[in-house]
Amino acid sequence: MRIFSGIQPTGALHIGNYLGAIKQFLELQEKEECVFCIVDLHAMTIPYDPRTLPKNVLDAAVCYLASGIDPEKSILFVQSQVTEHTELAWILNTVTPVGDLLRMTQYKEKSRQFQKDLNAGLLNYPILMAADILLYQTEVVPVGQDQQQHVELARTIARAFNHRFGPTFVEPRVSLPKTGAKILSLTDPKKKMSKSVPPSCLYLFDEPEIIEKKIMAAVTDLGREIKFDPIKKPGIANLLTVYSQFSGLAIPKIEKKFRNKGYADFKKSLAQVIIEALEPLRKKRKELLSREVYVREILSQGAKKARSIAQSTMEEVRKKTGLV
Ligand code: AQP
Repeated sequence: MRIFSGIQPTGALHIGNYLGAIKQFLELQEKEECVFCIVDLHAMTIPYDPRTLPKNVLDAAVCYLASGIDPEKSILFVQSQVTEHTELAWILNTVTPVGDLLRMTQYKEKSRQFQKDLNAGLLNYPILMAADILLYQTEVVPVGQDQQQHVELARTIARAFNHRFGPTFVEPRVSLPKTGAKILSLTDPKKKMSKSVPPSCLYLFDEPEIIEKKIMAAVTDLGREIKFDPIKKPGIANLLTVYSQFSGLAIPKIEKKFRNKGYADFKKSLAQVIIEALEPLRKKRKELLSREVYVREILSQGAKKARSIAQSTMEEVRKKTGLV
């Protein structure tokens, strides 16, 4: 089975990116053919500094590798190094109704957030994402909940293209993790943890003192009971999910462990659980940061492999669409 997913180099990865997406990648790379991408072209749809983009791309590669993506098992590459992504995106533009783009939740939210810098790229983002996915004849796209709608649109676009030009693309389906598909903000547990809202984030590579500080300050709910109730207690329910994901303990077991204890005891223990679980990743990242040439070589080899799949898909697309 072919798997594809991407992460934007828009800043440090947070535990939402890890629990929603990367943890799925790690399981899938053991048994499937995985293609993972650093989607730098997507990162250009919101205001960014061209001087820091190359560093962010390299950081994203280091984060992927430190989290356990194995270049022997998976293809890891940078989107802009395989030009077929933008070529296919243009063609898919011509089979995508504008109305479908306007109803995307991410577009509605981001166009409010970046009102002053609103560009067509933000609206067309899901078409480029469809191109990313369809180029590799992807069957499954592991993502967090926020990206589910975009993957469903990629499926609709594949169907529209196949209908108009004849069978060409596999119709991809989404894979969400059973738990952790939407990790919530530490400061406002009604919203998701988001790279573009830094105070909401617990970063994957925060130092232990920072992890402890952020967890102790995380916004929780009224009362003192440690109970999984996402409606009445979204803050505690979110922290219980994180506890469970990093410790491997089922949520009822954690509730039992903290029966008759307060939020402070629970949070102290949670911070320790996260610090310990992420320690090996932090070590690996420090080591990789000093091996830039090695990381760049992985990306270059990954781009070569990705290009060969992408070129064969594009050859067929050009034939089907009359671009010969
Ligand atoms: N809070 C989250 N919980 C679970 N999964 C999440 N993902 C993102 N936030 C959460 C998943 O992480 C993968 C990579 O995300 P991205 O780099 O493409 O960025 P994004 O989806 O736009 O989310 P970010 O990182 O929080 O950035 P902004 O600030 O732009 O919203 C995706 O699979 C995503 O679902």
